[in-house]
Amino acid sequence: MKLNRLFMLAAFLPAIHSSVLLPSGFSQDDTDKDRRMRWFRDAKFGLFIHWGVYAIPAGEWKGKIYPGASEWIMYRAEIPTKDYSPLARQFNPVSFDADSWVRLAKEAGMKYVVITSKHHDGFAMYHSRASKYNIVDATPFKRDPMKELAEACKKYGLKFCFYYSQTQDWYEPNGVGNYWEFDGESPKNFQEYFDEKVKPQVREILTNYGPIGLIWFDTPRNMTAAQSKELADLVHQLQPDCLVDGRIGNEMGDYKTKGDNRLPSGATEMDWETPATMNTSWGFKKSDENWKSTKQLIRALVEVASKGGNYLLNVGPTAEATIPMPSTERLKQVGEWLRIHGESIYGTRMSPWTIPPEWGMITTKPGRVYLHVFDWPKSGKLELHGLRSRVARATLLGTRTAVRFRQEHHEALGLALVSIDVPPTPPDTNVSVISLELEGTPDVSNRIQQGQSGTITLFGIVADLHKSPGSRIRKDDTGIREWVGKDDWLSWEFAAAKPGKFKVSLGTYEVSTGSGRTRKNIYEAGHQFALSLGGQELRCAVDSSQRRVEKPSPYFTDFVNEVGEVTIPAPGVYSLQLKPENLVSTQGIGCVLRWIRLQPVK
Ligand code: FHN
Repeated sequence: MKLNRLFMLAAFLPAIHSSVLLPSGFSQDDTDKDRRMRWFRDAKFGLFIHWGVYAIPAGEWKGKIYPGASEWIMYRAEIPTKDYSPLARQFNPVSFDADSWVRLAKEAGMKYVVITSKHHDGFAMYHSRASKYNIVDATPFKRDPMKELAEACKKYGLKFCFYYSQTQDWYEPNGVGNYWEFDGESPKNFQEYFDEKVKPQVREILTNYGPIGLIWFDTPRNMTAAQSKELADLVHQLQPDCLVDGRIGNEMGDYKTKGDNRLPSGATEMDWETPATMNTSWGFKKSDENWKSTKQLIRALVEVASKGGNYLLNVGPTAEATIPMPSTERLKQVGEWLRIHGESIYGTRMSPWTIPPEWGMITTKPGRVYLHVFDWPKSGKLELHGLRSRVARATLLGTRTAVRFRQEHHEALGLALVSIDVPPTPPDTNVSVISLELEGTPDVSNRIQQGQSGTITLFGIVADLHKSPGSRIRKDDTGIREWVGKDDWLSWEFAAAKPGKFKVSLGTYEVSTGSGRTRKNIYEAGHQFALSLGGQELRCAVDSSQRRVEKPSPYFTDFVNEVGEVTIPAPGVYSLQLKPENLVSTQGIGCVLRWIRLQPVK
């Protein structure tokens, strides 16, 4: 079979340059926003704390263990307020030690702490004057732990921040969510609850605890644009430098908040944060032993930083105010890694390469790129594609030893290659880091290249989208969504230096839709595509019965369909097209594509 080689001369290839500069079009407002955002952009790593009276049942009610997160027990077990609220009378964490919690966050290398001032159960974990249903007035404990935490954060130099659930409040008839006791899911008078509880409480937490780094609203649900704006204005009026997270709703936040435990496929945008669990629940849950390893957590932190975000990692203390031992151990180990490698995380910006290399992740600072190697090459050589800047020095970050490297340019393929000689074993068992000192700012080509192993991965987020009029197909930060229209198609252009025969697979995933009781994960399959590469055409199916599962991260599952083989006969630049022949969509989800992979057949 003969392939069409599209171009052979680099001089004619359009190369996409990226840089790590802040968004263009600076205005006075941008400058002020940059000033307010600076600590957040540099911090990269924060501690999330879900602590409330739900730590007493800890996932169990009347002998039954409820699925999901423990802070949702009131909802899941449909507990009436008259039975749930007495939990407050048992809440007496006399050994609570704010200093030790914040010291732990500091030791973990975290730069800010976000704690639940009021979660969906409506119980305020601080001394509220707006509602007696709070830790000082309703528990035997009678202390305000938030005052103590604010002090401890000040002592250790961490930003103190609050979580506040602004719509869901299962204690209040006018709050959202308590369908089992009050009239259905829609509250009778949300505005009244908003005026009489939310605004006064937000005012309290922003007035009585010193400077607050950010306020973390959650589940915006029915918030109107006017309500989101009013709340954001209130925050900024009380504390102009306090940041507002993305879940205030209606795009009124200072930054974007990703879905829980969600990581984008590539470096997509500035200023975002992902909240993440170490096990499954956010609040303390006795039965939840699903702990991620320290290595997984370090890698997730690196991945988030390399894609331009912040990693807000959660702990769920017990009702006695103990942070579970598996969390403490992991946090200390992450801190040990950061003590050696922190320079490659703090103050860095997203990788100038949109798509990470197949061996790991990249972060950058002016004049530097940091190569975070997850899969250490057995060959003793690490290949970095696309860097056109001259490298002055390459160093292993841990030992500070210099390593040899070579830079090559293959004009015909538009390839810039740095080959680095690395020791046979990785210097760090979690993630080893190589620092490249550059002459000038990184000049990078984002042309899709074959990886070091010969694999070519075509991510949905960098596909060229050929959209028919009125179609719903779109890209989000993980891939292609809502592909239901048979006239929509995708294409990618890539360079291949190592020709041969390749096994082709498609990676798809499920998406969650709805909210509250209607929330569910949906996966639609049975789609058929025609994949063409040069003169070759492959009929391929995304089919549930044929698929296997891959776990690209502790948080995600990709469904993989092997669809056949193609040949790349010679080095060159090629175009691959994917056109639907039949798309199945009974629930409006259609095909959700993360990637197409071409793996060399040995
Ligand atoms: O429903 C909450 C959940 O309990 C937890 O607080 C998380 C943290 O991001 N936010 C909501 C679900 O997204």
